[in-house]
Amino acid sequence: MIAPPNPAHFRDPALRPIAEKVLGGTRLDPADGIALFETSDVLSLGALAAYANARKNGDRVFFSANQHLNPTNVCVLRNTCVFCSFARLPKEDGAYTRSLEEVYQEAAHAVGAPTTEFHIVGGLHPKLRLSYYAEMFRGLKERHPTIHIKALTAVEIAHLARIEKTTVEAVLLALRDSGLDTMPGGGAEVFSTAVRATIAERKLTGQEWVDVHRTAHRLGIRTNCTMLYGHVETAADRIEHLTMLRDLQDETGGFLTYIPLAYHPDHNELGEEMGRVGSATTGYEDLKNVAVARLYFDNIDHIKTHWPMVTPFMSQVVLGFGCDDVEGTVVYERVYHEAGAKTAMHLPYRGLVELIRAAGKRPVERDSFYRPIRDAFDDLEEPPVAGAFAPSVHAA
Ligand code: V47
Repeated sequence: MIAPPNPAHFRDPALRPIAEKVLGGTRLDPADGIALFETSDVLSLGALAAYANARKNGDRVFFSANQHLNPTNVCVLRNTCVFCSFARLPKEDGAYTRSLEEVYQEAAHAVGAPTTEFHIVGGLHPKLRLSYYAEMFRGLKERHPTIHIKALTAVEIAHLARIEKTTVEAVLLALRDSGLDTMPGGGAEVFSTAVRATIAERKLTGQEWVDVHRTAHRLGIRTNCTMLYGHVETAADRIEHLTMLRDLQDETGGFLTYIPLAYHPDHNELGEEMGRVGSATTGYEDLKNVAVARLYFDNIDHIKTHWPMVTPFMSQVVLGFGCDDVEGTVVYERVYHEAGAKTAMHLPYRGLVELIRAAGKRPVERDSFYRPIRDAFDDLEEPPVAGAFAPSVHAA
């Protein structure tokens, strides 16, 4: 266990009373959260968040052998989610929709360690029905009987309910019966009505996103949660968003982990409008979004860093700023690479172990519910990884 930091040594005096709350186990209020986002004293912020994390997770850092699959990039919100570079109109260049056979083929291509989880998300396709996903999940479970299926964001679930003219609950029940185990946290963006009106005008509202997750939790489907930061949102918008997530977690306890998602401005309308093409979030913002989340979410056990977005280098650094969970092997990442991410498509299993160890932490391969699968790696058969973290490793 690490020693608690001494607030008297904090450079920013605004952090001192907040630190007293954290050390005494008192929940932070929205004004505290905003002060944390506004400080430039990231080292004190990080020390506090690292302490809060150590209280929950010790020196363990989790990772998984997972595989991302994106069955289609066709999306009815193509023209209104102006931050997204992944979506295409049905007849646009680069649009694709996989047959189930193609999904099974891609799923069979685990790299290195056997995959334990498929992470499946895509666009809101106007014609792909509930039966396509239900059959996909059944087919994946037949081919990979021990696999965990984490699939479909709240936005995709609500879209399926709309085109099937049924309820979110009916869609979730049908998918759960077909093999859906948990849901990812995407589609949340920033809940503020004003922000959504600017970046995702026709998407599910923040309240509707929360309602889908509440329904999932009631049906026993655990989920993740996210926030897309680094575009037009203010510190107050971020804290309003985190408060809505914290409130739902108080009510249901259904969130497994929170993932701050760093906005990538390339190849999308918002990035062009903001004059941000080629300049993703700063390291300071990345550090703060992890540390503030760790301090604000006294009721969510894990904070995950998504290395394809912030780079493996930054993911390694945030392990000292309150983060205890590193996105897994991934295998093939499309959403951020379409938006200009220069990171690798895949991190080798051994690369993840080395990345975590080099940060002075204890790597633990986890399953999708954070149960340890493996914590001894001395007999790893994969060869050492040369250059695995190089940002220019960018398979097409
Ligand atoms: O909701 C889209 C984001 C999300 C861009 O639950 C963009 O374990 C940055 O939610 N720049 C989908 N971000 C990904 C996601 C996720 C990722 C990793 C793990 C988990 C999990 C969930 O990607 C979208 C949106 O917020 N996104 N476009 C962009 N240009």
